[in-house]
Formats: sequence, structure tokens, C-alpha cells
Amino acid sequence: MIASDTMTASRPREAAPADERHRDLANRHPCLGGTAHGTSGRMHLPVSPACNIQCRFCRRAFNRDESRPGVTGRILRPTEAIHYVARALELCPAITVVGIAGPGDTLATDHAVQAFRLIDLEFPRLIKCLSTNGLRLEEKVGALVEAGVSTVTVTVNGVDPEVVGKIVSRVVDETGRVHHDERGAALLIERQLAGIRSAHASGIFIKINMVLVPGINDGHVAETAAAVKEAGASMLNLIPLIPQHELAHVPEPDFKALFKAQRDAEIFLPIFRHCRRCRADACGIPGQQDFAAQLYGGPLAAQTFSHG
Ligand code: CLF
Ligand code: SF4
Repeated sequence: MIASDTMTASRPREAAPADERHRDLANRHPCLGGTAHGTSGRMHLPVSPACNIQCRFCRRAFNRDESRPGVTGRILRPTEAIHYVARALELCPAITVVGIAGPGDTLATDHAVQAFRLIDLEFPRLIKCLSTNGLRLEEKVGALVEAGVSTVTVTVNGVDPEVVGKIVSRVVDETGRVHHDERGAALLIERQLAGIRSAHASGIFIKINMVLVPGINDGHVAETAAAVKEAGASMLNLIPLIPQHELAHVPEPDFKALFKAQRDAEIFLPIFRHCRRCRADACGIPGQQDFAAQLYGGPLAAQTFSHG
């Protein structure tokens, strides 16, 4: 079954109260902590080529002209989305969610919104799920709602510019101006919180992904959870750092560190504990068989962080 007959997932703003709507979504979406985990699948469409910030743990170089060496050849065009969704449903009929989570930022270009528009027309009952760094979320909320997106994940690695400046080295605003370190971090945080507020007010379910970086933001989890909750987020997922790029020397947090961070955060928000740190081309039930190779003819060239 693709989706519930009782609800059109793509039109959340007129649906039931938030908690009831969340229960319904969580029972069909594998990443929201409900009964769908382990039984429902998601597919990711790698349609987003570019990024507008540089995280210190993200291996690929920032590129203003939207090319991404090593992965560009495998990026899908938005018009190819329908074909790949139909094929994914053949491979894995348990798929209930079409997600776009990279490999760049999903709102740095309009590709994700274009793809969701097409998917919403053809597959209105599939849940449309977007994952973003949040820099341009506020300005895109209307377009996302129109395209049928009902769940958004924002990667928020802290709410203190001093902390986030150690995780994000630069941020490029919509005019092309580059902001470095703490200044970039301050702009990013401001935009993220404004975007969460606006998306929440529009009826979108907001989950936060926080990459747990030992020695940098592991003492800042509660403060972050409180701030995103206040802005309208409904769930938080702590993702252990995959040490790469400028943060390759930082050890990956162990189970104890992750557990402590989850306890710090759960005072404020429900925690999603089954994350698989999916790639931008993942397809199937998370943690079970992955159909990316059959669907796309092989995984993306490089192991990259996807916002999830
Ligand atoms: Fe994909 Fe992310 Fe939507 Fe899920 S993944 S865009 S919310 S449909 Fe899920 Fe994968 Fe973890 Fe993401 S297990 S990385 S939390
Ligand atoms: Fe951009 Fe995401 Fe990489 Fe950060 S992790 S630089 S937001 S693609």
C-alpha cells in the first residue's frame, strides 16, 4: 500500500491537529518514530546538485556554479523523477515516502521543488519529505506547501554562532555574498529558526537533524533542542559525526556519548533513535535491503553526507 486512504498526505495545512496529524504521519513515515519504522520504505531522489554553505565535515568542495565533481554525472533531472519513483515502487512496494536529501542542499536550487511538484501530481498519496540545511527555508515554504511537501528535516548543529562556526566554515547568502565562520553561523542560525517557524505555521511537520560532533556541540544539545522546539520543531534526531574533511581528526561519538546527547535533548523533544545516516540515493526500508543499485544503476560515486 502506498498511503492511507483517509488522508491526503500532501495537504497537511488543513488536516487534523498537530499531534493527531503526527500520529498519522508517523504510522506511514519510517523516520518519525512511529509504527512505520521497519515496515515502510523511503526513496531518495538525488536531484539537488549544489550547496550554499560549507560544513567542515562535508567532504565535497563548495562550488558556486553548481557543479559537483565526482557526483554531477549521477544527479537526476527533476523531469526524471516520475520515472524513478514508479520504478522504485515496483522494486519496493512498501515505499510510502519520497524524500529529497541531497547530495547538495535541496533549497540551494529549485530542482527539489520542481521534482516534488511533478510527483505530487502523479503520486498525490506519497508523503513528500524534504531535508535541508535551512538557509533558504523561510523563502521557500510557500512553494514547498504548494508542491505537497508535508515533512521537512532541518539540519541544525547548534544555536550558538561560536559553536556552529566551528562546524560550518562559510555561508553564501542569496546575493552571493560569502560569510565566514561565526558570522556565517549567525546568519545560518537566524535563517534556520525563521524557516522552522514559518514552515511550522504552514502546517509542515518539522524534524531536526543534529550532527553530534564531540568536543564541539556535545555540550550544546539541550540548548539547541529547546530553541528548535520553541521555533516549532516536533522531533529531533542526533546523527553521530562521520569524521571527514576538516573534522576527520574528531573521533566518531560512541554509544555512550550518543545516549547522553539523546537524554539531554529528550527533555524538550521526542527523539528519533533509528536513523541509518542514509545516502542521497537510498531506496527501500531503512536498515533493510537497499535498492539504490537496481534503481540508479549503482550508488553515487562518493560516500557523502545526506541531510536525511
Ligand atoms: Fe529521507 Fe530523511 Fe525524509 Fe527519512 S531519511 S529525507 S526524514 S525520508 Fe530517516 Fe535516513 Fe535517518 Fe534521514 S533514516 S538519514 S532520518
Ligand atoms: Fe552542504 Fe549538506 Fe555538505 Fe553541509 S553537509 S556542506 S549543507 S551538502
